Amino acid sequence: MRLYAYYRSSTSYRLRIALNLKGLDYEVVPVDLRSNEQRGEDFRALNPFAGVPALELNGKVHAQSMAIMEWLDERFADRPLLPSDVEDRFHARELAYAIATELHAPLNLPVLQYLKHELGHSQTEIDAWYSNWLAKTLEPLEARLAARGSGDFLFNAPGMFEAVLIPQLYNARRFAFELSAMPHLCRIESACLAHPAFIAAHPDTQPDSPKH
Ligand SMILES: N[C@@H](CCC(=O)N[C@@H](CS)C(=O)NCC(=O)O)C(=O)O
Repeated sequence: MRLYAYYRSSTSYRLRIALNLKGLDYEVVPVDLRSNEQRGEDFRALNPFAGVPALELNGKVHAQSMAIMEWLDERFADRPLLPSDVEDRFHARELAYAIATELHAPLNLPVLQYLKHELGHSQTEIDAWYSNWLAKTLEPLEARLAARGSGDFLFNAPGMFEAVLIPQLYNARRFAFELSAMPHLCRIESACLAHPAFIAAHPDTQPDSPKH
């Protein structure tokens, strides 16, 4: 498998975690978002969505990280990312999709660039935007985790929820968002950051990372 990815892209990071958790072998093919490589003709021919991640298997290129994660779990049954109980599966998806659809989407780079360059918003206004959308989803996530009384992970082992959560918390910390009032999220984050699948997926360890 070949994973087209950018080291700091949160959706690439979530797929690296998912692939590592499932124990699947893959080769990382860096796509340089800083030079807009993803919008070039060559990359668009592979992935018309013109973004990362994209995952190639047997010559077929899959796009959209959540769809890829669901597909990986169906295609490779070992080490499932979702629990076996249907109610538990719902719970994991509810939290993971809240992040993917309501948190990641308004904070995605092209959205922030549009606010800045096309609509002329100041950095202070963009920071307020960023903080607003982080709080709007992280607070209910924390409430769900508190109600459930979860431990180091949502269930016994990390899966889809943690794969989506950790890259978003990485971004939140880069942005210096205050997380201290969210002990459940912080506890899960600490446990994940010590887990080999998450360590190997971290942006700093990727071939295109300046820290590599
Ligand atoms: N819905 C897509 C979003 C992918 C996405 O937002 N990718 C970003 C990096 S995190 C990207 O490639 N941005 C570059 C661009 O849009 O020009 C997914 O989940 O895969």
